[in-house]
Amino acid sequence: MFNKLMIANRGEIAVRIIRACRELNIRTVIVYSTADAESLAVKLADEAICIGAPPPSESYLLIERLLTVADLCEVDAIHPGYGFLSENPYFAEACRRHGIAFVGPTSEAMKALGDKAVARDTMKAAGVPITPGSDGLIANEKQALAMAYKLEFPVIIKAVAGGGGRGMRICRNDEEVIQGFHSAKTEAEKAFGNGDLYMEKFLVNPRHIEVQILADNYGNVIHLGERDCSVQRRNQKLLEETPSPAVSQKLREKLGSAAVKAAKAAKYTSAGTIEFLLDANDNFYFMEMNTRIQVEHPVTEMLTGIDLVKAQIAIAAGEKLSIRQKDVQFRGHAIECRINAEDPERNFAPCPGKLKLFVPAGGPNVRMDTHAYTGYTIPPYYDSLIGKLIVWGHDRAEALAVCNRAVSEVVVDGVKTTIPFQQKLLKHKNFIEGKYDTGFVERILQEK
Ligand code: MV4
Repeated sequence: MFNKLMIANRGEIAVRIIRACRELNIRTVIVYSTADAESLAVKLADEAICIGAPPPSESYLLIERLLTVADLCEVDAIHPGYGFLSENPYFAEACRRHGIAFVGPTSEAMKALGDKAVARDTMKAAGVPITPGSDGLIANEKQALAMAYKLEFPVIIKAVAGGGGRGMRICRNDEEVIQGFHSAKTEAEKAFGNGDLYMEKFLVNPRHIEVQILADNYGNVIHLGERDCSVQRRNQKLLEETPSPAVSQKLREKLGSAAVKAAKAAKYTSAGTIEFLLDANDNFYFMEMNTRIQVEHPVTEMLTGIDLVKAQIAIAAGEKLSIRQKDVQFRGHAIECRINAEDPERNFAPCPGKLKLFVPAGGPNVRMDTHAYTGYTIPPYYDSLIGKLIVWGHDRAEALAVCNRAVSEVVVDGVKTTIPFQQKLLKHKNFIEGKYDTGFVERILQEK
């Protein structure tokens, strides 16, 4: 096992990684920007090194600077968390050059999965279902129109370098194909330095179901069930749960097998997530694979009792998976609410600022992952996550009751939060019945 690990991240995930390291008896080094000097991760880590100014491009994204710190502090491993450099193959490669273990997959696997067209081809060849779409790239307007007619409207144009909903255009007619082709290309070139595009049939209001996997360096791959992430607004997830109310045991096994097949096809190692879209007829389609620990990982931990961050670190240290598929047990139901410093009444506008009072929820079957404390100031430079409230129940009804109880206990004084929205959601008839899809949030926001 490692002696010392550097966390190339901030916020609640930095705290989460420090906790895993403490339990594994690994010393920790946190790097931080001047905006994060008062952060909880800086207080909790064994060592803390300031690496620059608040903008990520001047601190958390500086590969050479991070590796200089890693070398000076003599760390054996770097955990990238989520966001920032977590899915950057050049960072993983630079770690390898410095003889430091990157807690994540190889740069080769990351590169192959980061190109969405290559990932689609890989999955298609492996027999993982993909949405009907172009084989390879769409080179010009004419090809875009021909493909749209072949697939039939609506279609969606996606950037091969995109992901997470960025660089996409939904097209319902010829004009939108022509416009979408050019605007998506320009946007992708600007955002990713790669304007390559492909096209898929657009599925209307599917559910967003993702499957957690763990893969070691010896060919062992297991899945840890699904998470339903359909409660989202503009690609920002607001609540996640497992099991999905839409997934039967039989479908779970099919999704799980497809996810394991996908990971093996990509020669994937570490913790990873395969995103699927699920339609109303139980058809599911591979969308993309996330090669990082995800924000919503705790719901899977609550259901399986498996610590995903510790598992990720153990895999990076070259350990074999200590659990087989048949040993994975799914117990009860878990729900996560993302508590963001945002104003739901003002289009979820970010509301950074000082927390005059912060009281997290507690009590039975409640976990709160947060870097916040009374007196802490949420800086304006990063995401607006204050914390994640994760609850467990023997069944969904009990989990909902715990969730309602716990979310009402949280006190955040000083900034607006998404809590009033979560409370409304948890009381909504369709949500209570498990009847929701990726269009649900926009629909309920229109209600009275
Ligand atoms: C789609 C889709 C429907 N049809 N692809 C969004 C995130 C990325 N991982 C994949 N995404 C989608 N891809 C096809 N062929 C619906 C989504 C999608 C979505 C798209 C735009 C705005 C919000 C969305 C929420 C969930 C899923």
